[in-house]
Amino acid sequence: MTKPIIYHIPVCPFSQRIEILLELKGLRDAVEFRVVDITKPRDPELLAKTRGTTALPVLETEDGRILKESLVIMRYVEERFSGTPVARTDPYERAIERMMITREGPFTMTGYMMVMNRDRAKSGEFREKMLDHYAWLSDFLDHHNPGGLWLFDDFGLAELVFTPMMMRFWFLDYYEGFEIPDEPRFARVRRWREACLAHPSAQQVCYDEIVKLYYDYAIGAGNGALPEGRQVSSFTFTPDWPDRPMPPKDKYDRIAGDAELGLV
Ligand SMILES: N[C@@H](CCC(=O)N[C@@H](CS)C(=O)NCC(=O)O)C(=O)O
Repeated sequence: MTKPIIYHIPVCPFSQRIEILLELKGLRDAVEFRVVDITKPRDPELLAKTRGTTALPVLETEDGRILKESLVIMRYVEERFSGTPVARTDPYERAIERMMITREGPFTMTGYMMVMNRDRAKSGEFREKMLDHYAWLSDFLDHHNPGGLWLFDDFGLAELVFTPMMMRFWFLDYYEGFEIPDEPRFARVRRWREACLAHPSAQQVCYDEIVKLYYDYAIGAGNGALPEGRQVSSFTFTPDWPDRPMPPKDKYDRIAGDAELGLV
């Protein structure tokens, strides 16, 4: 093996973080990406390497050692390879960056719980929680870089951690009609989000792809699991997402069948 291998799911936000990092460092070819189909049983050889865990991305070093967790893999890539540094180099600024990144777990969890929720009565509660996260981010950005756009002077580590998640949250726009309100307390995060989504290093996925692939999440079935009455997961590679129609939005009322979703 001449370079590290990253086992990944192309639409996975955690894998996209590493793709963006490599892009920003100008090192896209420093690792080999190997695609895993989560709708199929996991290859026993890969399962043995990961000692039974199935979450991706996973990095295998040239000598067969295994690293898991996107934030850990990102740090390994940043520390091991030269190329443009993406994390801040000043210790105080790096600490600020990490403070912002501590919010990524709860932010991710809220967005995924919101899209998977099928109880209409709970949707307002999730909306409020999501807005709390955006208000926190808005305040944090404005406090540390008043009047600016990014957390510091450019799209950096904090941006690359949050951007793939904000892209997945297109599923909230589509299935939940969720938008960040045009109010002063969200002004900064709205500008920041827009700039993050448009950044050239982060164009590995697009809106329609997320909305189509994550249909099953919207009706409560995550990680390639098959929803009731269905034979094919919305995460399938065939038919490929561009050949499928946009899914119905009525997630609280019913589960669409394979044919309606263009899966057969
Ligand atoms: N905390 C992990 C989360 C990884 C994760 O949840 N990956 C999902 C895909 S987006 C996955 O591999 N799901 C399939 C599975 O867990 O079997 C990270 O940051 O790497």
